[in-house]
Amino acid sequence: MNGNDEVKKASARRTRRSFLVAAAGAVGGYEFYRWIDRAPSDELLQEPLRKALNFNAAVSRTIFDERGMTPTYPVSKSSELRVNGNYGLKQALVPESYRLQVVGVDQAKSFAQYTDDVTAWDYKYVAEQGKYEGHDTKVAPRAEGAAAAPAPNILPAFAAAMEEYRKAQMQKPARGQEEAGLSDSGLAPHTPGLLLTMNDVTKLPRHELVTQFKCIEGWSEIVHWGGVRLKDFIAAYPPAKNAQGKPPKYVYMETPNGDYYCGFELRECEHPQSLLVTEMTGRPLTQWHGAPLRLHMPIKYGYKQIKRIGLIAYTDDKPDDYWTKLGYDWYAGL
Ligand SMILES: Nc1nc2c(c(=O)[nH]1)N[C@H]1C(S)=C(S)[C@@H](COP(=O)(O)O)O[C@H]1N2
Ligand SMILES: [Mo]
Repeated sequence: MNGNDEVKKASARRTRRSFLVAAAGAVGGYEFYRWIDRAPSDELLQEPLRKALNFNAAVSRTIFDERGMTPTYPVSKSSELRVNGNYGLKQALVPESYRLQVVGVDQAKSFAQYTDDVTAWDYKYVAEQGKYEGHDTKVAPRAEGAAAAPAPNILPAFAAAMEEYRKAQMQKPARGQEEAGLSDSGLAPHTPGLLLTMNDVTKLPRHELVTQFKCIEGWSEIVHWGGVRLKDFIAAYPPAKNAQGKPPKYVYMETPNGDYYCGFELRECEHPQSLLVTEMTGRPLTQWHGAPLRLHMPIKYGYKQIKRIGLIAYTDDKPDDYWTKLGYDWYAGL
């Protein structure tokens, strides 16, 4: 990297530091995980299998094509999932400062959580997270002899200038600092929508699911997940119809700082096994695994399963995707 880049990186770091919340001790997170008390852990230990079976039964009663279901397993076959990928997670998020931005909701103004600018929400970070023990998907997917990425043009310079402006204006950490860069689907300032708390999410029916998690690097693990179905979330916060009177085709998600982002078709999100995850292995998610809210979508590879979701946006434009920017398949279907 050249000297200029170094300066930019250093100043980005400084900017971020100036937003750190000093009082780490004030963050108990008790209120935040209070809802988990509703499901005592002994129940979690004794009944997960039955719950998983109930869930499967409920799933097979739906109209969804049976062949579209991924296999499920008994909890006894599940194990601890390794941490893989830390984009957008490098600083610990203050749980109380978490809100889920939801954009494109039908009759958004009729919700108590409506705000005329979701992008103005200020996420707080405690410090850089502890040592990251994971690793990242680095397999170059481009076929041999395939064209290299196009030469850089003036647009990145323009984007950088805009980012500086935005930073100065909004006094917020820079976005898109990870290697794939800024998302093309990020929200413009002054985008209206909902700002949900975790209570708004966890009041939806709780489900458990034991499925195989597959990373494109070639490893897989059977994991015990808990959370709410994305389908139920979409029903509770439904998308507005588009100009043709149809539901929008896509859903876009990103981390609070816009450093990791994923795009999906709405119908994939409505798959009964697509889960907004709050628990893994019967415990609250850890930050490295994406607390307070991450996605599990067993019909897709791990890189679509975004950790620490800060935004869910309904859209008719095919959304940008972190690993697609680096040459991977947008669908990443299994
Ligand atoms: N925010 C965020 N989400 C992410 C990633 C990431 O780097 N940052 N990596 C992805 C990849 S490549 C994988 S395999 C899974 C790993 O999830 P895990 O760390 O819970 O095992 O998270 C996915 N979601
Ligand atoms: Mo991955």
